[in-house]
Amino acid sequence: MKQEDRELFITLLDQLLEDELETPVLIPKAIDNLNSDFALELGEDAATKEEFVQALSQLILETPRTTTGSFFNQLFGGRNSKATLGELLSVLLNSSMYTYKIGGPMIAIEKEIVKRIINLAGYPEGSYGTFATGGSMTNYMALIMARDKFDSNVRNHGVTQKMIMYTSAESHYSVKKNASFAGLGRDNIRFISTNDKGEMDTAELKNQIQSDKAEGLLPFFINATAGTTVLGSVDPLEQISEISHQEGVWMHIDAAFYGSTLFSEKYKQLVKGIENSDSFSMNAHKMLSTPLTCSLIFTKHKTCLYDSFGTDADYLYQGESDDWNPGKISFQCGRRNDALKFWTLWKSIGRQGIARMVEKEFELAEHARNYVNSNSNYKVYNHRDSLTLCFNYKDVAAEEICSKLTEDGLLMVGYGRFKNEVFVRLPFVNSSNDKSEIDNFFKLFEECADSMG
Ligand code: ABU
Repeated sequence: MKQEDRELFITLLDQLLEDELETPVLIPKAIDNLNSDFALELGEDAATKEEFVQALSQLILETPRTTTGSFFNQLFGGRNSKATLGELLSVLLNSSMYTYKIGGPMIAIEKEIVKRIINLAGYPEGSYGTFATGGSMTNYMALIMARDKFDSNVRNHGVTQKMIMYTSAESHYSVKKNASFAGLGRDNIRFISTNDKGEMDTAELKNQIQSDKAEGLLPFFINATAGTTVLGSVDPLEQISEISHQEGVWMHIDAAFYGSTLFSEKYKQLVKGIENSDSFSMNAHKMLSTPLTCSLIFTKHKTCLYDSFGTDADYLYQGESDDWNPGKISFQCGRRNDALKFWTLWKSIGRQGIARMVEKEFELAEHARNYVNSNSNYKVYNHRDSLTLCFNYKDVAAEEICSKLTEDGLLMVGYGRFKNEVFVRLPFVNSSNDKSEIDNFFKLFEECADSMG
């Protein structure tokens, strides 16, 4: 990397960090003005050095800020310093994680992380996993493995039978996309109702599987959720695993959100039953503030990873066994090194340090819950122990207050919906937040809401 670009990087980094402190929330730019406000156009001629630096600096400083203490809009946030260091180094190394020849010790780092999390989850020896591009993709990989295990002809002949999958009405929207991508068809998803906490109704699940079987249909996959995106609910994992064993159906747990509770002795009970699943996914970019994306899929059926994703390519796989060429268990060909940033985080603070991050987020959530529960102007929609707080304040419409907070450059927070109620969704996924930032959230929120009359 050229000296001038190294220097420019440090300059931009310092500008950004300083500006983030002064202005944690940017007032959004009008889309219609983007071309006039920024030097976006690409042309035949090179920009001058000054034009290049000016354009880049402006872009960096005007991009919405997701790492400050005022960002509560998504299920990711914060900028863990050690994880960011790992990410920057993987960009410099520019490895592709398909072969040992190219990835070298980075492949061993990935295997170490997979082995340790398998152990935390209580999966047996011989279970396996890999990194993929995000929760949608890791859920997709689970579906493909379940599909191919149920009917190994699908890989060559396509889907020829009515294969049925089950998920809760509150599950992630990737389930629908994945059913169509996998050739299974969205109409062959059964959306099982949830109770008033957003948890799957297991009696309905069992009845539905049995009535589908009675009609000659072929149940093959249950997607349970540990941490729904809106309410942060957890399906009854142990009951669902019993049903999956009784009915001979693959059980996947979408633990993209709450998978990180595995690091905490105190909170891992939230995902109790994960050890009985066939596969689960988790995202370190959610609760652990590693840079996007950092998502893993694990399965007890190592051979299924190879059966579904292994294809020979002799221009690529040259030497070393399949175990050291993780391209053989990957959807992708070129694959970023998402392992190093998780490794730098884990190595620097240990499992116990990660547990403290997880526990801090639950403390912040409890602090916020105590506040709204003690104030009669708030109506709360979700339950205790959730890492989201879903609420409405007085009679202020959630959509309107969320937009106004951002337009006024105060806070970034979004809204969600459950059983036709719309409310503000405040997630706690940034362990570098402190309680004063949560207090400040409610102060700014109430001032803004009250000003709306
Ligand atoms: N699966 C991404 C979740 C994003 C969000 O709900 O904030």
